[in-house]
Amino acid sequence: ATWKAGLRGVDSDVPEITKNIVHHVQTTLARQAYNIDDMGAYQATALAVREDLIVNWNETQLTYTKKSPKRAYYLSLEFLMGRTLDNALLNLGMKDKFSEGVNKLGFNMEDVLHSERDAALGNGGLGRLAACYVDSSATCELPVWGYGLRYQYGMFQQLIAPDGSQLEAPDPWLDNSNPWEIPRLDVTVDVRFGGHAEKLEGNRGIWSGGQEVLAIAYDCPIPGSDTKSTNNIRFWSARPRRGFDLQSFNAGNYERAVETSNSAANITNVLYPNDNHYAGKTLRLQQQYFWCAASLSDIMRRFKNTGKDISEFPNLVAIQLNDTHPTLAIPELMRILVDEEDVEWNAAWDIVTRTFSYTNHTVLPEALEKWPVQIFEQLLPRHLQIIYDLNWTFLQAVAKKFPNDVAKMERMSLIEEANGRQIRMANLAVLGSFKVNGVAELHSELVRTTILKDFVDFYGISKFANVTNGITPRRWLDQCNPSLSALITETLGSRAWLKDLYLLKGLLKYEDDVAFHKKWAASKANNKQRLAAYIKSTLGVTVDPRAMFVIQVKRIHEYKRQSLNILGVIHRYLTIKAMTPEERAKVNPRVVLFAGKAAPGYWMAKLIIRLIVNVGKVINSDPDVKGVLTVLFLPDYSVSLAELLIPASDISEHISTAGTEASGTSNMKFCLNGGLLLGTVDGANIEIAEEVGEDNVFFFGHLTPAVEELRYNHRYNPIPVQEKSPALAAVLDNVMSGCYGEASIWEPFINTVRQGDYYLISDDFDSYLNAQAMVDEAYTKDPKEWIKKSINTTARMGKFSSDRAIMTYAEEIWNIEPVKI
Ligand code: 26V
Repeated sequence: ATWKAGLRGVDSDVPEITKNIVHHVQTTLARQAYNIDDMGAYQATALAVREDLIVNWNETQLTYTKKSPKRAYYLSLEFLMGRTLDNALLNLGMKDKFSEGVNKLGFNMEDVLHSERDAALGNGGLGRLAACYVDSSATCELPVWGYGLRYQYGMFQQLIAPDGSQLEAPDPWLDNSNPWEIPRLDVTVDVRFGGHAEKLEGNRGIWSGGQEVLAIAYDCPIPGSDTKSTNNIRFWSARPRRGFDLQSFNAGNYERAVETSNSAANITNVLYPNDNHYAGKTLRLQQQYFWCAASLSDIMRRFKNTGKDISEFPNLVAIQLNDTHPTLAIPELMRILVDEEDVEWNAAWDIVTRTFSYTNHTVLPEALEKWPVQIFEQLLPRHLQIIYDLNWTFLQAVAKKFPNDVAKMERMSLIEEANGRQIRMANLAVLGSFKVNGVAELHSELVRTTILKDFVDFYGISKFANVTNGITPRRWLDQCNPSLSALITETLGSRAWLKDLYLLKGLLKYEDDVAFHKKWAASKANNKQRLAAYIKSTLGVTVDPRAMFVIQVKRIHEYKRQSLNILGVIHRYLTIKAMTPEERAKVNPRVVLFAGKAAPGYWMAKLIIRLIVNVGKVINSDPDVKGVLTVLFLPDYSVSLAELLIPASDISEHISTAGTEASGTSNMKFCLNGGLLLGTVDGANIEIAEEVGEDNVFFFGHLTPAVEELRYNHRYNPIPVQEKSPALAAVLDNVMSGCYGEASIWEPFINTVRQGDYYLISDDFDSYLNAQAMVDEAYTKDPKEWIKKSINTTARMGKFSSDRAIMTYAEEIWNIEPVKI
């Protein structure tokens, strides 16, 4: 392609590449070329690649500045990037040459790539989605920047104790220097906390005093695939405004002086490890404001450089709120416009509400952010005034539209008056945005009909949209599954499918082709062997790659029902135990794999991990089921581990209680890699089935509309488990018999199933077993049919590219266009 002509490095030949790597070893790393290990080779290679990224980055940013197109900003507290080197090499089209160069130096590219440590600045789905979206916006040549926080400590490292419990260790990921960031020590913003707010006439205000914290920018270049376009994520790091509080210092109070500086630097210390659960920590609110204030100031500075009038702001800037975490950006932009830019209140509100849009990622009530007014008053007194003023006008409009509906007013108010006054961030996000979207069709419908129903009544339906999530096929097929990627490219005749995923449809021509089937199966077998080797080397366990691999990997949460999976595994175990050796020989051998982290404070999720590990120990050491059933919990799930697991699945499980999983994105990754889906009628599973065909997925369980009544019955007319599902009752009794550890350990979990059963395990159990039986039958009866299903699944996944998703945001929400570099 022509763009490559001007690209540094692409024209370089292997000798030039090796020379540059050696140069970095000797000068940047200050080491002897003959004395480096894989880690040194990784660092030097990364430094060489970084140079090419920076050249493209500069050219991209210069073009944006010159052309000043409308830009979009993606505000996300989480970017779950994983490793960068392999991705950068592939997107730059330089992997082959670099591999050769690295080889010439006596290293193996695989080992070099694996020396890189994951950047784990996210919890799960929401953070990885942000990472896929920046990849796609660069690939689609859209002028999009991400804004995030540069946490010193990323997602904790998960260890499994001898008794099967999760332990957490810190993740000091920046200890090895990070070649992918560019410190911008000159790009700084002062962020104020606390102090005192005064109101003037016309809703204007003055905010002064308190403590200032310095935000310092670190830029991370994001290369597009097969284009020069290289976007940016700007991560903010907190520093004390002055190294010391000089007054205290002079007063001889050294301890106190150092304390102030500590508390400022603390702001970006650590990623909060909660996923779908609100905890209400003051430091978290400080993180949110620090990040919103720094980002908005930066965006405003860039806007002002265009010389345009402030009323033009929404014509040049779109800001996407990734969940409610950045909602403070709304009152902050009001504060900047009204207090600092002298814009009249109503004109300012008009600018604000033409700038923001908000993505909701969960309908679970326990995840909705509400900040106590008291904390707000302390940290952000001026923002509290602004929120009160907005609420006043807003509630008047509500009262006008729905006279005498006090209950509705109470529900829609920005302030919750019950149990201590609290600010409802979702209500504020809706109020300040021109578009609100959910992340899959079903989820968007639930948003409209449940949590935001009042707002739909008030604003009308057109403010509420759906953008079904997507994943980047570069990382989630080309990079993680080289054998399948090569087969697809060879079959379709080019790599164009990586930028137009609907082209995968071309594989359907070969759905019955015996030679193609053979290659397809060989790729899957190869990926299963690769995973088996990893399991052998990390856990010392031998698994047979010829067995069916069944995988469930995601955050551990009761609504995601890893519990249903492990109870189903126990049922399978008991069934096999009761068989004769002849019958056992006919059972479809399975390897069942789990991975995922529990929030450190989520006791029940941790108990479920402990149960999985202990059930695994018993099953894996029982000679009766050897070779027929293996159950493993792989510790420390991460983006990199996902890249190893996903291509190796025959079946993956996405079995949330209907109506609880907003979308899910790993379901898309597994299916793109030819693994079949076993799941509930929930989130994006529904749209996957629509695309790949219902006969190519294994659906089970109750549907969303049934859930409410089932829960009601569990509360008010409970039926004993024994009557509902004797199979489940037997499994629960088995757990309580002590064979996996004392009954008292598991009792709290077993009780949640026997009583209350909020997540409807007992309602869905038999249906789940039935779906598992269908899986066994399909897998063993006709291997050709299975491969055909697998090919069909991959071939029909075009819709789930994050390129489609980001183009929908660009066209239907942000109103931005691609910019050629
Ligand atoms: C919420 C909260 C609440 C307060 C404290 C910490 C914290 C951290 C993260 C979150 C986000 C929860 C929402 C979330 O992760 N949703 C997931 O988003 C995925 C991408 O849209 C989607 O595929 C998953 O179904 C959904 O659970």
